[in-house]
Amino acid sequence: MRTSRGAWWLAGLLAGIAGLAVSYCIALVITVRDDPVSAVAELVIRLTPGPVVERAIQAVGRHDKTVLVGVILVLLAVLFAWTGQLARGSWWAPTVVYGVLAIVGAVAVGSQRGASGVDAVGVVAGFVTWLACLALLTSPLRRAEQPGAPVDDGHTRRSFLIRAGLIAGVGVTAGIAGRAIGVGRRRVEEARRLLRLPGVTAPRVPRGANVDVPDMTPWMTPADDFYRIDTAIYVPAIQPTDWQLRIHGMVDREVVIDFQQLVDRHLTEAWVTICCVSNDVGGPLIGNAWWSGVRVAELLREAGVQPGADAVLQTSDDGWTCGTPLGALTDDRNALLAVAMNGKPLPIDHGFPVRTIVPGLYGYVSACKWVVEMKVTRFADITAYWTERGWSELGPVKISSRIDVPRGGGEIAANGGRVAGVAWAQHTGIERVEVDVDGREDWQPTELARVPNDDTWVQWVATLDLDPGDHVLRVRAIDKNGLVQTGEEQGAVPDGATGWHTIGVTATD
Ligand SMILES: Nc1nc2c(c(=O)[nH]1)N[C@H]1C(S)=C(S)[C@@H](COP(=O)(O)O)O[C@H]1N2
Ligand SMILES: [Mo]
Repeated sequence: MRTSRGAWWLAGLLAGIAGLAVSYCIALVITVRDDPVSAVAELVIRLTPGPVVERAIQAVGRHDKTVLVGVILVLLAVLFAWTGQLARGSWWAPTVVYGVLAIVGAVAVGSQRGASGVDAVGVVAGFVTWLACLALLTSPLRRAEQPGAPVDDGHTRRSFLIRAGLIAGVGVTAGIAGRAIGVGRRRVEEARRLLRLPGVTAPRVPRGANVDVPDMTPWMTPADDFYRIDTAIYVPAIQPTDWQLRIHGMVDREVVIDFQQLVDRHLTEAWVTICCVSNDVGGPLIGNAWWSGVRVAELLREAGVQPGADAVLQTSDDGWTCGTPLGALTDDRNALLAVAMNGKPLPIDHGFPVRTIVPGLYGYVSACKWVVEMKVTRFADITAYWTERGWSELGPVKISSRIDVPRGGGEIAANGGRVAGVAWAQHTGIERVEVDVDGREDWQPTELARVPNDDTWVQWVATLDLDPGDHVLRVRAIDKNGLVQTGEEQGAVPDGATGWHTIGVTATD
């Protein structure tokens, strides 16, 4: 039996459009940059000589980009239909076409300002969608073309049409959803970029905070490199003008404050290191930033906390909750409703426009991003997102330390090689850091870099004389109360990992 040419074309066209829609949706939802097709249009404009672009603008007006996107889409439609024809003969031919298109898309997406690996996810998803949809649509056609297939055309047609309808539906839904969510996000990103916060100053890394060792982690973590942990599938996009915080519960007076009122107050600025309870010993889920915000204690004082309360249940715009010990929000530490990170409005991913930062507590009990509600309450009366899932109610950060240079498995100079890393005991402070070679329990002192307060991590460095060959290095920290970091190994659940970061290195002459 023969299938009609039109069906193969249609299969190619639909698969192509579905892949584009999926890549568009993902790009708009999880990033703030352009979708792949717009990125290609941008790239074409950038690579085209200026006079040509000017002439084009004269010809088509300021809609040059729209026109270009339209042209690209028409070209793509032709290509897609052709992949349907190609699929009739072989599998590899349409795959090659998709591969080339995906590479062009990835290059365009990756060449945007500030692009990172995340931006390629849409392209990869689009590529996978192309292959999957083409396979799905062409398999009934292929079956019908097999020698000896029944002559009855009805089944093939039905099966093809159902699949085509399904794929078209998914494509349209992805496109509409991507647009609805993505456009809001982009407006918020624009508002964020235009936002001026007069009370916010640029970070000035204190002298001597960084040890002078090549490849060492910077003491101040740039926002782009800051670890990110949240349960949001797509992050809340909140216009500052729409943001409000409500403080209620066991208080004398409910407080409702909007963004302008918040930033009109006195802003406190501080270096604070935050980390995640799920960080393994030696892990990367920790970062240090210059935060600007309003002290939570001040707002709670105005609300008037009633006796008997011991917790604040914080709620994020996305519904996530955490229970924070009241004491950590009302004592003299810099628990902040932060509006800026490293001198700039918070990145959307890190809680724009307002998040909480509490020195000394793990993020899951304190660092509520996109915070909109604080309910003064009692631990006995509440549960929160992570405590419902088996994590401990209180989350004080455990003292820990990490070796950053050399990396595990790396090399170190045999004589006078330097080992360096970070150590932290937020809000208590690090007194000493010691390293041990080959498990000898002969803990040697290290030199500490300077820190402006006890709420940040501190860098340490030591010079070792090792015999050439393989060695095992371990590190441990001692806090200002004399507490020695335990070597007892425990996993992250339920209240933070313990143990000594241990790495293997090779000493070379
Ligand atoms: N709204 C919201 N806030 C949240 C979370 C979350 O899932 N949702 N995760 C918390 C956890 S577990 C950590 S460790 C920190 C991480 O903050 P960051 O992503 O800015 O590094 O945010 C906290 N705030
Ligand atoms: Mo976390």
